[in-house]
Amino acid sequence: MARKRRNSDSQLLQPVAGNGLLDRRLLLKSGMVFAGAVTTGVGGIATRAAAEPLAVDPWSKTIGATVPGYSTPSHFEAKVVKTLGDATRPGTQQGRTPHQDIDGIITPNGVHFVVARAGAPDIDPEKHQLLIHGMVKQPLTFSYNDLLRYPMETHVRFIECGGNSAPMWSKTPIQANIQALHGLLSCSEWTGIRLSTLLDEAGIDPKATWMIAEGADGVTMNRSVPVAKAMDDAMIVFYQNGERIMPWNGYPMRLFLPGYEGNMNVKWLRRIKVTAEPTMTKDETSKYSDLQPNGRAKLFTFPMEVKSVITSPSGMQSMREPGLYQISGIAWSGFGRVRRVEISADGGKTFAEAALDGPVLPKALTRFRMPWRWDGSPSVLMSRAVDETGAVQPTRAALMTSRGAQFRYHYNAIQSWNVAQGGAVSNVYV
Ligand SMILES: Nc1nc2c(c(=O)[nH]1)N[C@H]1C(S)=C(S)[C@@H](COP(=O)(O)O)O[C@H]1N2
Ligand SMILES: [Mo]
Repeated sequence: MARKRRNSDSQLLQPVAGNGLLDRRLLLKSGMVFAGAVTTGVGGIATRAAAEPLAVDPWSKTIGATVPGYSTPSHFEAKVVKTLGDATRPGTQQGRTPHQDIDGIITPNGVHFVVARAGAPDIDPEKHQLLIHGMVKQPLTFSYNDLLRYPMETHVRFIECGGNSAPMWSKTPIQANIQALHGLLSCSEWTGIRLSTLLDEAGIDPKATWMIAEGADGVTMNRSVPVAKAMDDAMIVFYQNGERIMPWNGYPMRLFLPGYEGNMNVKWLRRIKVTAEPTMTKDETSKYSDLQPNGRAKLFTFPMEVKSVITSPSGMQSMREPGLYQISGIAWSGFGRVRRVEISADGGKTFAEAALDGPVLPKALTRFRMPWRWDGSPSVLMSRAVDETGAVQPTRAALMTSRGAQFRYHYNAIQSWNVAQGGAVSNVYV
């Protein structure tokens, strides 16, 4: 019995693809791998204990900090913050999520990315109202407290700006970390009511096919939304990871359109007008529409396409000595669930399937992991996601050919990280 198990264990230690990728099932049996590494003295991670007993540190000799009313992370984590656009410049403010420093699939509220055209309005929920009008039998207004009485649902869903990863359209690879390159993406547990409940109550005209959603911020940002989406899984949300939505993310309420381009998820929602046609507003015409090779604009890219990126190791990080590592990252698709993620450590010559942290949720980030024995030589790491519709994340070359170099939004190609001799990780085009 034992012998048999050892045989299959050592089979698991055989690489499953080029340049040291190991079987993902090892992640469930990692104790065995590390035990092997310690006894053979090669490639282990921990340091052999030198002295006994363990030293008593100063923090163990005194009473610790008092409990605050609202906790914040350790001051040792003070560098884990959003990186901000230039706030002294008028116009759109941005804050990007530090994906290199967080794990799992939920983005903590304090580092959820932000795109705000006129800052965060200071809305008093007692005074805020939502109006539904246009092609409906009976226009309705709802107070905040009215809305909180409707039946609610909770879903874990990502939101990604159509301009996320835009630096990757650059002809030469920009050297920056994943936060700068792919930080306009976050994932939360959102709680709210179905938009269809309110539209049904107002009596939506069967001939209506569009609506326009408008925010209460200084630019009253607005976007056209197909009624089909509004009646499907669209929500008006009030809670983000269990607490009231952050002011920058739409307090006290926002429209949430799972899987759809970030911009359509109108924050500080104040008005929905049901219409017969799209309104062609500034933010859906001057922005978020891509110029095609034939010179015509591609209007309305709604669901965000299948995508993934390795967060560890990632750009500007540094690997230390050769040995065992866990490659980890996030995958998502606006069309549904991630079906699988494949990893390459040899620049795309060979791929092997990564383990997915479960449960895999639709239109949510999915965390993937892969064991890798790095031999210290230059390596190119890639992740390639496939979603439940069978759509495969394209290579950069394929994306550039199919979309053309004039695209400015909706970049979803495979991200390659170069690991140099010595361990420095950088952005590379393959
Ligand atoms: N009212 C309003 N809604 C808005 C915006 C805005 O500036 N005003 N920015 C949009 C853009 S461009 C994006 S990508 C998402 C970002 O949502 P977040 O800031 O909560 O991450 O909100 C969208 N909703
Ligand atoms: Mo956006």
